[in-house]
Amino acid sequence: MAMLSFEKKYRVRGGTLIGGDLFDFWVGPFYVGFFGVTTIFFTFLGTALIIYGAALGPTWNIWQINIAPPDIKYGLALAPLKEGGLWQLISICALGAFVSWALRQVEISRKLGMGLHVPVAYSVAVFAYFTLVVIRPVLMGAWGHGFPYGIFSHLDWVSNVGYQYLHFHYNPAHMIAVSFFFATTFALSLHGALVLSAVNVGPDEDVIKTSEHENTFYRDTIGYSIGTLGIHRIGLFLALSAAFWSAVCIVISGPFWTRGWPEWWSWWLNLPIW
Ligand code: BCL
Ligand code: BCL
Ligand code: BPH
Repeated sequence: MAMLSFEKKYRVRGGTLIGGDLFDFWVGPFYVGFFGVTTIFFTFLGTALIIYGAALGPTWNIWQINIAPPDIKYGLALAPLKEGGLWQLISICALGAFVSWALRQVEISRKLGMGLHVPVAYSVAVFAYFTLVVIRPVLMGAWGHGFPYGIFSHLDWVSNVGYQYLHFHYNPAHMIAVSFFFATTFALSLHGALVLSAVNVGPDEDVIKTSEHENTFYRDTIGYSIGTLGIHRIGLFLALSAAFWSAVCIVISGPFWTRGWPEWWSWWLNLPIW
């Protein structure tokens, strides 16, 4: 494999955040590291707890298995295992696994002498999850406000919470988040299509085009090309903004605004200029 000489140079010890040489090795293609071990630990424990919860429950139907958070009456206390305690333990394991995963990415980036863009980006996804199951429940005073762990049940939660605020589409931060999600897909479709069109080596075309061609294509089309580095910057910005505004839209629903979201817009009607 062409990568072998490269790997020899970079598959060396060092760059770890904790434990020095402990677990500083590879298993096949995978880097292990201290945080690889903690990822596996939390993943196995969390998954085992989910399977245990499923075994307690009424069904093995994969779509219907559900690990519910505790009842609101338990507030921010620990709940009995079978009444939401499992959900609390699984949430701890999930956060442990996600954070370990990000830190393992940090160690790999350091070994390679690369920037920390990937773990930083992933941290924004973890932050959205943290907002859903920790920040908002704590602000509202009960773990019962977290979302249930089940394929269908978590969709029910999204729908129910949406209707609690009458019409979630009127949530202004939700609007921003949705628009960023659409914009992200828009940017990636333009970028993916453009790159593939430039390297389009077919039976009657064997010359790969350059970024000059790429830039000219969009200048000819819309009068502007953001450039080869720029597209990746804006893509990352759009994607992280989507997740960030998602976290904002849910954390303000309850802790900040308790009525229907359509009503929030009355400030507009109440402007003195009408
Ligand atoms: Mg959800 C859908 C996982 C939070 C709203 N959601 C999905 C499914 C998948 C899932 C079962 C496809 C997601 C996908 O392709 O994403 N959701 C999932 C997870 C979390 C989560 C793991 C989490 O935070 C830990 N979902 C939430 C929060 C809502 C939410 C509460 C706002 C984000 N989700 C919705 C809505 C829908 C989903 C609405 C759907 O329509 C869709 C669905 O079909 O549901 C039935 C993109 C990511 C990838 C393509 C990477 C690969 C991800 C794989 C597919 C995840 C598998 C998860 C596995 C079944 C969970 C168990 C893990 C094991 C125990 C180890
Ligand atoms: Mg809405 C949220 C879009 C209609 C109620 N809604 C969201 C946002 C997103 C969105 C902006 C979810 C993304 C997100 O948070 O990602 N909604 C959206 C769109 C429509 C829509 C486009 C539409 O109509 C076209 N929403 C509605 C209707 C309401 C409604 C009107 C229901 C009736 N909507 C809600 C509610 C919520 C949203 C309630 C939210 O809570 C949610 C939100 O903002 O949440 C923050 C963030 C990503 C994550 C949380 C995933 C984190 C993944 C973790 C870190 C890793 C998992 C690893 C996994 C377990 C590994 C698996 C194993 C491997 C595969 C091996
Ligand atoms: O390695 C990765 O990708 C290959 C990282 C990752 C990322 C990254 C990574 O580097 C980045 C930059 C992002 N995600 C970015 C984003 C978006 C913008 C910030 C955002 C929209 C998003 N990710 C969303 C999502 C979603 C959604 C929308 O639902 C999912 C499902 C994912 N991302 C999933 C993933 C993984 C594929 C991967 C990743 N994003 C992280 C893998 C990881 O953390 O592995 C360690 C953990 C395990 C192997 C399993 C842990 C199991 C738990 C202990 C138990 C399960 C608990 C869970 C709460 C149950 C949920 C049940 C559901 C049915 C609801």
